[in-house]
Amino acid sequence: MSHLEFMQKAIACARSIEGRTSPRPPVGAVLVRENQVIGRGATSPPYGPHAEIHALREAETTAAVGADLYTTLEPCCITVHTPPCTAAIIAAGIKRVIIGSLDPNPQVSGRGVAQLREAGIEVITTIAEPETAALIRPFATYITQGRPYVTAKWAMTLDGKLASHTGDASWISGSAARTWVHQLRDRVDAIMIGVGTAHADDPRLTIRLTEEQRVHPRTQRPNHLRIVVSSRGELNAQLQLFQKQLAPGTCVIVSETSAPDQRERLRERGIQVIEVPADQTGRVDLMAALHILGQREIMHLLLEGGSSLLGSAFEHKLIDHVAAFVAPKLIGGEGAPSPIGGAGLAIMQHAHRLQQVSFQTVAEDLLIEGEMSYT
Ligand code: AOF
Ligand code: ZN
Repeated sequence: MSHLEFMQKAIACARSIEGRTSPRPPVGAVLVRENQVIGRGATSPPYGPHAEIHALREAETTAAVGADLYTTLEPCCITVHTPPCTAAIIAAGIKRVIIGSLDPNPQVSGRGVAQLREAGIEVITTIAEPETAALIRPFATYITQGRPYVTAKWAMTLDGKLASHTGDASWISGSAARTWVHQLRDRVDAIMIGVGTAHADDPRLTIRLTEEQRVHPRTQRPNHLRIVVSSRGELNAQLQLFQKQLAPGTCVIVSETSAPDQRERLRERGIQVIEVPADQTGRVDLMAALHILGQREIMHLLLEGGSSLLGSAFEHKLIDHVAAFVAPKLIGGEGAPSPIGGAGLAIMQHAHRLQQVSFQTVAEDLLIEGEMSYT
């Protein structure tokens, strides 16, 4: 088997743990001897051993001597919660380390590779880069900017509407696309919506997947946080998100200038209320909100609308990744909302073009994904 094929196995290990390792990156590793996999590992949920350590432990101690280690991320050379992987790799007598991506953590980046090479280990970088880099995008944003990576997701009709002019949106995309969204929810740390969507759709923002639809094991799922942004804190207490079962995992982000009695009313229901400075328009300063979420170790945030919150995030250049479903349906109507609200850009030349775009069909719908680029 080739380097690429063994790295694919390491990538599969990493994918099995996506969304379960925050604030650490999901990493996968396989240990190979004489073309056979003798150990596999994935990063433990906080704060157990790293992927490489699990792969080494799975193999017999003597079997690791002279073996090759494939890892989706450069092995760490620092102690934060666990001892450095480089030391364990050197001690195990590994001959070659094949790496997917370098660690975006400035404390590690390049140093892990250097330590291994100094110890006489052959190091090969960067194998299967686009895929291994995609796995650590949320971590890269979190570790370098101190805020979560933001994925904006929406489903729209072919004529670019999120709902009809009466506000009806059930359903735009088909059931396979909705399952895909639940699988996406299962990979993030928090889901955020705006006050308008909370009232219009009254969503639960839970993950509803059958065992067959589940990509990741149910176990080790830290509870994801559900967030409503409401600058004035004016929310209907009857919303599903605020009922007994969901309230403890729900949080409302309000502006510091909101009325104290509104915040109190929410807190009385057991809902976390986060007060964030207001921007010039009196609305929640989204960048400040993201930094507060970063401090709470939210590494990947899913923005599920509506158009006013997405418009704000777009204006502040805070959307990192887009996952948009286009349904081959037409609804029309000047008053029907489209995904990104706000003032918008004046000329087409200034439009932000997605990078690394992928197009795929999910049953009857088209899914377009890509990275935002603001240059
Ligand atoms: C690896 N393998 O599986 C992961 C790595 O001590 P921690 O767990 O908080 O992690 C310290 C750093 O190690 C973390 O910030 C990141 O740079 C790297 N993560 N490294 O060798 C792994 N998850
Ligand atoms: Zn490590």
